[in-house]
Amino acid sequence: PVAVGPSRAHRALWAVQKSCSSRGTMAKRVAVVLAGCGVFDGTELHEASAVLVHLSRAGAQLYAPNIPQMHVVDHVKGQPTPEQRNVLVESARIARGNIKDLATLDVKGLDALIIPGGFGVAKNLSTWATQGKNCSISKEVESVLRAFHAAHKPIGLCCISPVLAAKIFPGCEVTVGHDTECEQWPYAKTAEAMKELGCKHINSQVSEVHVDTRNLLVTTSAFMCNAPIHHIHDGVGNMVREVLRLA
Ligand SMILES: *[C@@H]1O[C@H](CO)[C@@H](O)[C@H](O)[C@H]1NC(C)=O
Ligand SMILES: CC(=O)N[C@H]1CO[C@H](CO)[C@@H](O)[C@@H]1O
Repeated sequence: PVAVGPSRAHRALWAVQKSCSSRGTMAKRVAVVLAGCGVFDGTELHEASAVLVHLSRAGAQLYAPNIPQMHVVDHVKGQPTPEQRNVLVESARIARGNIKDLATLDVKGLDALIIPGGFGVAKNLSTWATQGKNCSISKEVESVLRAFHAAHKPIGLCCISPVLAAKIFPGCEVTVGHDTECEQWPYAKTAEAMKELGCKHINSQVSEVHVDTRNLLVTTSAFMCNAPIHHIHDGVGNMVREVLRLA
């Protein structure tokens, strides 16, 4: 007798069930907070994508605040337009629609937090873009950061996002790349401003991460470095791996 295998339709169904059940037992659940969609007014797309690709085997849940954007920037001209857009609605583009209001985030069901960079972090999650070290952090974002920190759950930050930690956790160790401006490091003044806030800045290359083991902070420079996208992708990948290792 010939062994009769499962029909094609069954095999397809099993494949779906298998992927659903492996989803149900995800290794880690990581909250990723977005700040819009586009480097000059929201989240930097390539950093967000690198985070999501490297989290794909673990499990990500996306969040964004339901607030108006400070700017809508025409990325061809590099100029703000009179348009009004909402941070949650714009972030949903990156999330393929699967995103929640940041106000609903509950640290209890989550293992770690990651916030990619982009000017949205400095414009909508904080006022760093206009006030630098004197900035304020949005109440919602600050309480989320404090909740993960208090629960000893790791926080991954890249590009400009480490300024949030520098402001909230004085004395923490972070990197945004290098503290001396040059063609490769056009935003090096950020490191100086963070030092003035009392944190320790560790110079590092774009592929490297710094782990603050006391505060469970994992930071990497990403597009603070004037580098090609594959270097950003690799640095962000290292950040995600360290976050998952600590979670
Ligand atoms: C921060 O505030 C101080 C004191 O008010 C002021 O001297 C400084 O220029 C401000 N810095 C920025 C970047 O706004
Ligand atoms: C329109 C606008 O400015 N929206 C907000 C962007 O985020 C910053 C920081 O939280 C808020 O102060 C703004 O009101």
